[in-house]
Amino acid sequence: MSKIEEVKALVEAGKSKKIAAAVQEALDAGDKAQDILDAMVASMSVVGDKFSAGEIFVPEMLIAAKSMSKGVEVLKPVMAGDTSNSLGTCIMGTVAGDLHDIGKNLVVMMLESAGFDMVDLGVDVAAEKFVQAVKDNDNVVLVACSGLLTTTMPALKEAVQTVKAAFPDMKVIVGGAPVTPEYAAEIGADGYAPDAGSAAVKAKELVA
Ligand code: B1M
Repeated sequence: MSKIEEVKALVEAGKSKKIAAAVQEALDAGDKAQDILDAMVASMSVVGDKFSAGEIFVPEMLIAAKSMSKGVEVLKPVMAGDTSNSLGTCIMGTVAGDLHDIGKNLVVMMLESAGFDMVDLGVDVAAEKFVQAVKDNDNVVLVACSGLLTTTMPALKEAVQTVKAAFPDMKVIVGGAPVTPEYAAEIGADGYAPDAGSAAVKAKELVA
């Protein structure tokens, strides 16, 4: 089994104590950080499919998520870019009612690498909290909202519209598995991205 396949299997099996060493070994063996990350993301899809099929349950999803997060920690310093030129502050969070944070954390990591000063509000963030964070922080140029559940899509809409009502010129970017470019436009977001890498590209475009 290649090192990357090993990482993938460990995430799927939720072996959080072994994952950091396995990711480091994959890096040492010459695997690219992006390829290791892609493998872990693919593992989470497998985990999601098994959950949908009733083969595993919430606790298994949780330990797989914990393993992925530990793996990402090892990749973070490797993937960090040159952040000497700040593009401004970005407020980011997963919207109200939604506890998924792996995708959000990846977007935080990529936007940080792209040069944004990130303020991460965490998960289950009420619309007003995004507004408060814009008020509390200096030089906020972007608000980024993540949503992973179809049931929290209305909360995504509320977050965008509450921020826009308070700060009509503030740029807002949204994303997450159930979000489409059409939905993003419909709820008044300025930008949408399907993954963390393209979120960084889109975010830079929005504040240019
Ligand atoms: Co949840 N869960 N979960 N879950 N979970 C999903 C999302 C689900 C698709 C699984 C399934 O049924 N196949 C399903 C949602 C179905 C739907 O709404 N259509 C689901 C469900 C149903 C639930 C619960 C309701 C289960 C229950 O309790 N019965 C519950 C809800 C809890 C809540 O939030 N209120 C629940 C709970 C959980 C755990 C807590 C156990 C755990 C999350 C732990 C954590 O995040 N720390 C969990 C997990 C792990 C998953 C899956 C398996 C993996 C999610 C993940 O981390 N993916 C997921 C299945 C799946 O995704 N296939 C599933 C990897 C991550 C890198 O991808 O987050 O999509 P993702 O992020 C991507 C893009 O979406 C994008 O970039 C990232 C990658 O580059 N992106 C953005 C994300 N945010 C962005 C913002 C942007 C731009 C791009 O701009 C701002």
